[in-house]
Amino acid sequence: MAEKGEEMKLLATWFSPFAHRVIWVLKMKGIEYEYVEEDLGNKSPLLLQSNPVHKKVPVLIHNGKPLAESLVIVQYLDSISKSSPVLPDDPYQRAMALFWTNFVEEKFTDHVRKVLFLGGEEQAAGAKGAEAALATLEEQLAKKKSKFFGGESIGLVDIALGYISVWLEVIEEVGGIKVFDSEKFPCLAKWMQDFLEIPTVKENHPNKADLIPYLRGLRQLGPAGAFQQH
Ligand SMILES: N[C@@H](CCC(=O)N[C@@H](CS)C(=O)NCC(=O)O)C(=O)O
Repeated sequence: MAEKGEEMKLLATWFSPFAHRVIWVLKMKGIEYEYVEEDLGNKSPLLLQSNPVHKKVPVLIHNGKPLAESLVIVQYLDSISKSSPVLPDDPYQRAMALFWTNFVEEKFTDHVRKVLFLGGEEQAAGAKGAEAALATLEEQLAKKKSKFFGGESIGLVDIALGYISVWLEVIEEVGGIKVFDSEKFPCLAKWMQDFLEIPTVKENHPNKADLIPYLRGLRQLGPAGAFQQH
């Protein structure tokens, strides 16, 4: 995959942590694809047609069929390519991986958006929520006693949470508020280091030096402007 004659096109934008989830999996699985950079201030007709519900990147178009939502795309890729699996075969382990992936999105990522784009009490509540979610994830990882949430290699939960290995510091710097304390979260701190060591990840992550000014600009747009784009 993608076999000769197959068309795999990824609509993405350079900084998107959600697009990076898909890129890591495409690369890990050795799936060839065409990368199309989207300008979120002037979305292409192809993006609008392919993801009419959310109008967001990433979108993957496989042989003309569009798929949206990073974690849906990752699961689709896992079902069409058996190499470097991200979900276990065992039904219970698989269900648990989906449970924790949902937890990352609902209890962590949603709060992180508030830390990045809001101020005052709303931002403080976001930081508190994000920190509480990290505490739960720390506990899970400590119990697992494995290098990654997926075991000795990365799985869906690692892919969902992986963006924090670069983004946490950036979020704290741009938001001007602390969320992560490596003394409180030693397993996650080690996990972030190990995650960043994975060659596919290392080579496909935005630069902190590029992200910080870009996100500062978005933050200045205020919650409405920033949330519209992200
Ligand atoms: N839940 C979505 C989030 C995607 C998302 O928020 N993408 C942002 C870029 S990081 C976007 O396309 N924003 C455009 C907009 O909101 O108009 C996923 O996991 O794919």
